[in-house]
Amino acid sequence: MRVVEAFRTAFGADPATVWRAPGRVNLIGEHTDYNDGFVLPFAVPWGVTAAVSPRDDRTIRLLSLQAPSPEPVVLASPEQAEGWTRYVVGVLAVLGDRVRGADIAVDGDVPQGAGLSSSAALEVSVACALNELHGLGLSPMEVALLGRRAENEFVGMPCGIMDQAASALCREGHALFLDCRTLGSRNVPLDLAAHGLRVLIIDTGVHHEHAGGGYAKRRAECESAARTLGVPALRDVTDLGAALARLRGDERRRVEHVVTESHRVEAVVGLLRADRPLDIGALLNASHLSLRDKYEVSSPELDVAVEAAVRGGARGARMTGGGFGGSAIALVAEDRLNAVRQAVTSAYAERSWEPPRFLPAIPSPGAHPLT
Ligand code: GAF
Repeated sequence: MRVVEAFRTAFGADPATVWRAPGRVNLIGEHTDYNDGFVLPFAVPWGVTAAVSPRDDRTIRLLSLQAPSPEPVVLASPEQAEGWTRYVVGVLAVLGDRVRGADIAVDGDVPQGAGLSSSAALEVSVACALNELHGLGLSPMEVALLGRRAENEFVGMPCGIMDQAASALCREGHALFLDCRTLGSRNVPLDLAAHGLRVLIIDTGVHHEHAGGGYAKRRAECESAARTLGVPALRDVTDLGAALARLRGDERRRVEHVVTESHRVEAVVGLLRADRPLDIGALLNASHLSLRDKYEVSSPELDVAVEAAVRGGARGARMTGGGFGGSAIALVAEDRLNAVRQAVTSAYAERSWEPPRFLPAIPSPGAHPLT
């Protein structure tokens, strides 16, 4: 394994453990996690492999095979972390006195900027390794919560729990139906191939940075709307009509999206359990329209990808992840894959946009040790 070789070269010994954690796509349930709603992500085949050894002092030595420099970054304290190292150091910082320093080498293959949660894969792979090495006894959900805290408190991105939970808990051939309030979850079988179906990722190539901007703003709007409605979270809106009558403008639209999106997740889970994956397409389309018009987190590149995919014969399509760029997914019958790819490529060419990248989304295993 090349990350083990790099570890050995940089640090002069074998790593004590090696963990792999994946990125994710979200089948449906967008911007519902921080409103205590439902989500339905699945792990993708790409992820981060972390080779880790504990240290007796507080020094942190970090090496990434994707970093421009082959030299490890050496940090005497967490405050010195910058760039990608914040996601790793954040995990160590949140663990506090439960750990000391560490030597860590990481190797990632999640397509960058595609919105497939490379940061959650990084946090979860390192957290799993430290959990094992220090005998912390954390469950996969506790590992996910640790990763989220690292991102919220150390990196400053106010994300929900979906991405870290997907990375820690997903199972091969399944999607993860997660209740973001109770944190109860079920692995729902997603055997698309048995129905001649594929989920195609369309990476728009337009990269977003939603740490400071639109994402935090949407979250604040939801929290403000919940306060106006006198509920702990938008999950608690039971009468949507009555709630909308009490709201105006942006907050009204945000609430409409969040409440209907959570219902769509439950509807998709019902159809998957009834072995009717062909029928989820209309719900994927409705999700996209709601994200575009009510939540306003889509982008022209995502909208064109979704429209062209459906025109090209996809059963349904939607943006996936936080939005403002990144990727869309399309549910496509195997015999329509070429037509869909062609339709999207032509739509981009007509607008003189860079061609999008197509990737197959195969429901893959969650975090696991490689040693
Ligand atoms: C990003 C966040 F990290 C998730 O927590 C989630 O809110 C998602 O956007 C939107 O559904 O991936």
